[in-house]
Amino acid sequence: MIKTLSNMRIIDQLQEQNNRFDEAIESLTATKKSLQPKFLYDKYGSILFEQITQLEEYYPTRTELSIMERSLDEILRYIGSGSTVIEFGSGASRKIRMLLESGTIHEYIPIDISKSFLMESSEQLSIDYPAIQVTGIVADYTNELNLPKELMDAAKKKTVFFPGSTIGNFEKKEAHNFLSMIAALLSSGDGLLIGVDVKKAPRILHNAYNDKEGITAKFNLNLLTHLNRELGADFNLNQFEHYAFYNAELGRVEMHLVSMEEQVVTIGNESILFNNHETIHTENSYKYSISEFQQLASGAGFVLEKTWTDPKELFSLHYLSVL
Ligand code: AVJ
Repeated sequence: MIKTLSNMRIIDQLQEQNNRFDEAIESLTATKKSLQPKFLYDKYGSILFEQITQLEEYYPTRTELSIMERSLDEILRYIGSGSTVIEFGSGASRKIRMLLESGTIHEYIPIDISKSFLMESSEQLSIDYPAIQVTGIVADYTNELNLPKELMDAAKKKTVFFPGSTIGNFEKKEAHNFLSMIAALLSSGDGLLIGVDVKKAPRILHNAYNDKEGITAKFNLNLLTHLNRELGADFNLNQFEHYAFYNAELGRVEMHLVSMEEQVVTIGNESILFNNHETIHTENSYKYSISEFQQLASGAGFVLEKTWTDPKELFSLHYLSVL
């Protein structure tokens, strides 16, 4: 624990993971080069993502917020009063404010990989909502997650909040495993409120990841800046280009960084050769039809209570419970 206010504390579980960049080097030296999307989220990356959520082309955030606004009372009834909400990948915690505003939630546990970002938003929330206990956890929830036992007291109703279609970052099998992990973490009667992006016309998806202002390109390229800083790598940002497209066959948007010439990048003792136009695959963003997602969730042990969507069915929000 590194910081305590009267109703706020931060538990840092990342400190113990000094090897967290080993997987970056491993995936960069594989035949097909890739980097896990979590490396997109250093402080600047988290700020850039917030800017993405405000873009005209990026419909998911504003659509999810509109779905939440419209069904807020019903959502709050599912969450229940005096309960705990645990949010995975909380980022700027904008959506949670809508829920905390109701005054019915007793404790809020945001989990995020970006420490400075988590500390700032936890502090602000604990000031704005003095009656709510805020326990921020700095952790990489894509690896194993050890939530402190006392937080998981089965006597208090818990809801995991996983908005923004972050589930889309996982491969299908991983998504199943992740949802199963959440179901196992919870107790009978607890719930999962999850936002999922829906399959739609490729043009809309394409534009959402290729905005005119180039913010998504900056967000993608910042990953290399992050690795230059954390690993002492020497990526030249002028020699890589953002490339994103919808892969209809696999139902996912893929984001890549394309090497614009043949070049060698060094990271510590490793020299990595890039052929001209070779890519680093930096993110998948899987899209699910509403029924596809409902099947995935029930396969992972959840019972579907309710699905909400917007009039154009651009985005979906699901409340699932644990038997
Ligand atoms: C935060 C993973 C849901 O996949 O749409 C936005 C990240 N990447 N633009 C998404 C992202 C490029 C976003 N998620």
